[in-house]
Amino acid sequence: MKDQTIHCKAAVAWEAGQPLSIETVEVMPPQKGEVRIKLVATGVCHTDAFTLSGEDPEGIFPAILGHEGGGIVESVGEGVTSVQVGDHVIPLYTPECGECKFCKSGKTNLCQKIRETQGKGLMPDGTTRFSIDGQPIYHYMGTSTFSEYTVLPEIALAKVNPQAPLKEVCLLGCGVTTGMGAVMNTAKVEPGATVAIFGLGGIGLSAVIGATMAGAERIIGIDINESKFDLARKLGATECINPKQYDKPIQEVIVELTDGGVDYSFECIGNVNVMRAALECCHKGWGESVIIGVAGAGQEICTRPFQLVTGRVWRGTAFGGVKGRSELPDYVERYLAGEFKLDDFITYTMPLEEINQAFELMHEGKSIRSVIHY
Ligand code: NAD
Ligand code: AHE
Ligand code: ZN
Ligand code: ZN
Repeated sequence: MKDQTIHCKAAVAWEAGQPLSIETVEVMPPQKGEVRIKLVATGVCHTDAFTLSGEDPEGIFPAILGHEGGGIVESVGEGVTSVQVGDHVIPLYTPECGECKFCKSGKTNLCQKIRETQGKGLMPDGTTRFSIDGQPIYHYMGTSTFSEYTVLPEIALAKVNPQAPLKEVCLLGCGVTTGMGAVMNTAKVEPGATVAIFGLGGIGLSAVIGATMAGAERIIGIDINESKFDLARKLGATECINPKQYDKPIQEVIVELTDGGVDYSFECIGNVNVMRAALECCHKGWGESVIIGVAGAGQEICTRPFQLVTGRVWRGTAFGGVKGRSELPDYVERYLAGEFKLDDFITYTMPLEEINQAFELMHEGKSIRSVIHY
């Protein structure tokens, strides 16, 4: 099949705000430095819904969304050496080339080698590998996992232990790694710390796991949907609160509960007002707030500069600061070693044909993750 175009099923986002449409797409063979993979499973992350909503300034249509996948290498293009047919891989929307200024800095996971074309829905050579009757269909986040087959640059694949069930470790392609990494890599939460986690979806609950593993003493989960509280407690949240139950700003509530504020907070929603609350519930002098949530075009964060002058720190993180090729395989090993579980996150599984239901369940607050099985 190496040199042949594959015809397969994919969920196509023809335009913003419309349900996905199951289509037969043509997937070209991998070109130089590229790899074609057969997806085994993909999670549906809130960022897919964000882009589909039309709020994403980089949203481009028609496109094949999806970025939380797990698959098996079907064929490789010229010059590919780091993976071979049959390898189990997790697509990386944050690749790792190892040679760009960002990779070499040692200070960030934000490899920029292919970021420009990726943001335009294109492969690094400026073209697409997907089409329908000759019409190009754009890639998404460089991954496009809502398709039975997809093509990625070699630098955007993490090769993982084939013993790991791809139907579960696909969640390490975004949500779980992001939440855990934000706590352990970005904030570097230390034992005994007090932590507040705003939003108890896939990302926030993974941050709860990260905080538990880091040895945080108090882990305060915050959500307006109390049906998330049981799982949050099971994963290690020491208390859960609903801002709607209070008649004062949630930051004031948390500052009072914690004798001056938390050591670390994490915004896992994408709401700029909550981002402010997350910063302002941090302890004077040292509290750090990490923005994980993604906010729509035109939205801005604000606070009184005095909040920062008096020692609070505002930062952000993408993919939990994790370098995908060199560090993600170890997350898979830690999962296999039983350090954390993934099945709690999988609320629903479904075939690709039912993917619109996954978006509905997310919007209704009824799922942590829906996982598509191919
Ligand atoms: P999700 O929909 O599963 O969870 C969001 C949670 O926030 C829900 O439980 C919801 O009830 C809660 N919530 C909504 N409004 C709230 C409010 N005002 N106060 C308190 N809780 C509120 O979403 P997810 O998949 O966990 O993603 C969360 C955010 O993280 C999204 O913005 C997503 O785009 C972003 N994200 C960022 C990265 C990154 O690398 N930075 C990676 C993955 C996801
Ligand atoms: N395209 C949006 C930003 C979206 C965004 O911030 N994406 C995160 C990953 S979310 C995964 O669920 C990310 O990796 N950001 C870094 C990057 O380079 O995109 C916008 O606002 O333009
Ligand atoms: Zn995601
Ligand atoms: Zn790089």
